[in-house]
Amino acid sequence: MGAETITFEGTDPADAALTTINIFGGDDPATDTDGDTIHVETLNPGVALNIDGGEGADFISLGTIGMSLDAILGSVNVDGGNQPVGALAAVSDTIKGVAINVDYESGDLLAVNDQNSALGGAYTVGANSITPPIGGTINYSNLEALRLNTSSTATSDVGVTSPSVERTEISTGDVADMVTIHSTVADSVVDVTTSTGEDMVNVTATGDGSAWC
Ligand SMILES: [Ca+2]
Ligand SMILES: [Ca+2]
Ligand SMILES: [Ca+2]
Repeated sequence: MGAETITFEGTDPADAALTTINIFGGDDPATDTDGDTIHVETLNPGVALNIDGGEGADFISLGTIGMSLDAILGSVNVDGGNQPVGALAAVSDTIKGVAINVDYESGDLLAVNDQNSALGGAYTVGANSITPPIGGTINYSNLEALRLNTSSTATSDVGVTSPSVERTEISTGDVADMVTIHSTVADSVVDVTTSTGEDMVNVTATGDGSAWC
């Protein structure tokens, strides 16, 4: 009960019988409305990890202490669950001299941390999934925000197709990176930070009332 912090360091690779792991931040029936913090550092191949944040605004992060996905090789399913009703956050920026301010519903946040991976490559952000260059697919639902930090030392090629969250933050770090926003959902915000290098950002389409910066 309460605001738990759960760190999942991994399991023994010799334990081949362990194929499914469930982490639940809430209780049943749902009376625990505190937000939880859940960190996942490693996951063996062939293991499915199911994370359910339950009630409250939860923070879930994937990646080693050294900030890479290289050791998350199984599949991860993240369900943010419910979030406090009516909680809003705002993003403000200035784009080509035009100030923008956007309110969005805050709540459950999934952070995917691969910034110190030396690998880079293709990352795909879809309506309910993130596919990194190596390892298993990350499926998500009932989140309000996504944060994807791709390799900052190798070229990242990020494709974004209608992530089903209020806010998506993508940071590709140094060296030359490419980000293509194929589409966004209505009333959402997509933030892209490409840092140094000869970066390219393509925007094909955005949903009604949405913004990208
Ligand atoms: Ca939640
Ligand atoms: Ca939620
Ligand atoms: Ca860059």
